[in-house]
Amino acid sequence: MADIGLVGLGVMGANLALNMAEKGYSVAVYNRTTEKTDAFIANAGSLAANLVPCKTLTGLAETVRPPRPIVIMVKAGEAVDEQAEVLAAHFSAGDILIDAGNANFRDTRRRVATYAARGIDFLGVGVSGGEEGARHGPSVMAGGKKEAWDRVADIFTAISAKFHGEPCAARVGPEGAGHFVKTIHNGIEYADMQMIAEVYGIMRDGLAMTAPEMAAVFAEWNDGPLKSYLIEISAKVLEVVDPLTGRPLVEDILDTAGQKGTGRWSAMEAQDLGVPATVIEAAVAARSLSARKTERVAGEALFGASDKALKGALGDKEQTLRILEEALLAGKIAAYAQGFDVMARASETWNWDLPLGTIARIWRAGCIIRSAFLDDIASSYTLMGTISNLMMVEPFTGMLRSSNRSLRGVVAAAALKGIAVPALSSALAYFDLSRTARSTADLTQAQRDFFGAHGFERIGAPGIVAHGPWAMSAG
Ligand code: NBP
Repeated sequence: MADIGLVGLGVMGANLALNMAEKGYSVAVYNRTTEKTDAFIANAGSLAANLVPCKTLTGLAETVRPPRPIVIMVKAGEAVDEQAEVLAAHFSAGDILIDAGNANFRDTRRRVATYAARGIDFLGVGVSGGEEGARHGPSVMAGGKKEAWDRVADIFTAISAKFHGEPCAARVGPEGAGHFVKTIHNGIEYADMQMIAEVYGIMRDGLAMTAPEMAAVFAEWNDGPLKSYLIEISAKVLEVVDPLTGRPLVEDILDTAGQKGTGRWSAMEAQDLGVPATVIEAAVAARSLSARKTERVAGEALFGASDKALKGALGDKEQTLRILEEALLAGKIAAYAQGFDVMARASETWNWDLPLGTIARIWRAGCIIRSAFLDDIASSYTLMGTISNLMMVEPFTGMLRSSNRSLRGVVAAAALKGIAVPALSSALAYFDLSRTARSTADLTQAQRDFFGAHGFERIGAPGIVAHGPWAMSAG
């Protein structure tokens, strides 16, 4: 009998199954379209010995040794409910349903409660790292009952990425916590990717650099504080020449970015929790605007294209590239501060007790946002236990002291040249607002009281002033 079952042999499921098989587990696999299962087994090579193909979900449930752990890795949404429901009919006490897709954590909370009422454990497990991660070591963020996680922790730990030997797999909290953390991971990923794209835009349009030149810059940055998977692949992407045209492939890729929901969910959850996650919001909005290609083309015809050449606005090319690197670092600090803030507030709100230091540690390898920077965040959590805002603790405060001027310079130069840098601009505004002792909300509060009698607090005086004497000015 198999040690574990897996439903869904798409990109992620197939690679997770191979990863498990390689680590010595016997895996029963099922896919809705049976031909995919056959092709999967046929291409599995020697690992096929550890794989048991099943033609039906019932067959899968019968093939896994009780207590059965069965991983569902299909398109998020109704498909998960459908597969879970069929499997649950064959389950008995101790069996565990594990949704490893990108579920909305609210769906996971519902499923955990629904199945708990039927005596079935349900784990919501975020898996990051794409195809390569699933095959050779993803970052694994689990949510659900501790006893249920303990029964499958060995398998997920074995298949997870390792950072200097430390597994990047952990239970981060109860019920939907794992999927929530994965969602915020993806929100931060959106922010990271957008800021990299903005800096690429400045190099391409402001400095007229070629793709190979930009690839070399990203490759160089990958040896510094920005060292990360996303910077590394940016360099690699820009190096690729299209065999069809002989030109850099990136030049022939349509400039409209897709999105599947996790970035938007991050922004929505942040709003719901009252946490400013403006860099993530800007990144989500930038993808939405990118999709409006026709409107953008019409807009350029209407208003004219701006002259984007920087013409030394940030110094010579070498200086400009150094400033861009620092600006990206400053933006990154703001984005991560926001992401961790959202998780901290969620943890408080839902009593999850999210281990933020552990989350930083399991993001250091395997996942898409893995970076040297996350090791710094992990170290800060180890040192300090709790952190109210990453920007306000070392080494990030020191980094921001020196890099915020570069972020300001880049945002200002880009604005004057008509180069859109929404995520970097949001990061700068977040930084500036976060260190403004006297904000402009005094006027906002006065306006609210003027038209809505919402009251206000007077500086240095306790209590709420029920209503200001606004009628005096009207008279
Ligand atoms: P794929 O698109 O490669 O595969 C989708 C799988 O879902 C296939 O096995 C498909 O079966 C199955 N499926 C669908 Br679609 N509708 C179904 C239904 N109604 N009933 C049963 N099975 C159904 O997706 P993927 O990239 O492997 O993603 C799987 C999950 O992992 C998603 O939640 C995704 O968001 C998440 N994820 C993806 C990545 C990534 O980088 N791709 C990373 C992390 C998480 P079929 O073969 O019969 O159509």
